[in-house]
Amino acid sequence: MSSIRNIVILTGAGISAESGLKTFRAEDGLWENHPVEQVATPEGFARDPDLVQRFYDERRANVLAAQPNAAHESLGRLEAEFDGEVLLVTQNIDDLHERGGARNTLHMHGEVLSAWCRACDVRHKWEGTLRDGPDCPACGKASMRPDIVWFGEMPYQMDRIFAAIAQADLFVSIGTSGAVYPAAGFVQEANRAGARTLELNLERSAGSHFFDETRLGPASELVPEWVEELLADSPT
Ligand code: BJW
Repeated sequence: MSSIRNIVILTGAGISAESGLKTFRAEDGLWENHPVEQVATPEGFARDPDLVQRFYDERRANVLAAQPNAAHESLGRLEAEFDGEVLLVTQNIDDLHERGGARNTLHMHGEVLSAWCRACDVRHKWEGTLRDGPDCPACGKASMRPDIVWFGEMPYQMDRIFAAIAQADLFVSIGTSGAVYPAAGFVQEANRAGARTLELNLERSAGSHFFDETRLGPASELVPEWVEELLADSPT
């Protein structure tokens, strides 16, 4: 029987690619027509808020139209059936993990279906547009921005994430290029904590050499196979 009790899973844009949501750094990726410094920095937002709001309005509409794929659903199943702790840390701003059944999920780079009022610091569930400058339902001021962590800003829930990695027996990274910190450094934290480390990705990433094992292929195939394997080895 497996001795794995605590699992931390990190996901990136690759897990949602087969749901039709673009990744960032692919040739036809999200930043192909929208340079990162224009749409993913606080300075870009200050310079041209309309451009940034339009970019995220379109992303929000795409997320609402997308459906979870077999990879999201199998992680939901893992959380429900595994006899131990599973923490899902996602860099993704979509809600496909939740719609795939996951409950214990941290969105370290924020959520596109949330709007953050910079005037009163309250967050609101948001499915509509922001480019038209809606009033905040709490304070009435028109100061809402997407609830997204841009470059130079502090990712969410870092204390909880580092604490979970310190307790992990297994760290699994799925569909992320390992290009953005602090998430790119989690595998080294997990190695220091003595966890086994596994990467599932379409191709080798910047940090592949840090993992004990890398499996290459589409997430919709690799993730269900790995979940099946793990649950077969850890009967409840
Ligand atoms: C498939 C697949 C399929 C495709 N199946 N796989 C040096 C050291 C440390 C830090 C820094 C440094 N220099 C600068 C920094 C800071 C900076 C940073 O990392 N810069 C880098 C450019 C180096 N980081 C920050 O500013 C962060 N804040 C910060 O560091 O605060 C200080 C701090 C330090 C330590 C602790 C705590 C705090 C904030 C980063 C915010 C990132 N925000 C973005 C945009 C907003 C969200 C959005 O618009 O959606 O988040 S950037 C963008 O990249 C987005 C993503 O979440 C993130 C990661 O991208 P991801 O998911 O990996 O996507 P891709 O496209 O890169 O890769 C896709 C992968 O999928 C590929 O590998 C494919 O092979 C694979 N794939 N199809 C399986 N079907």
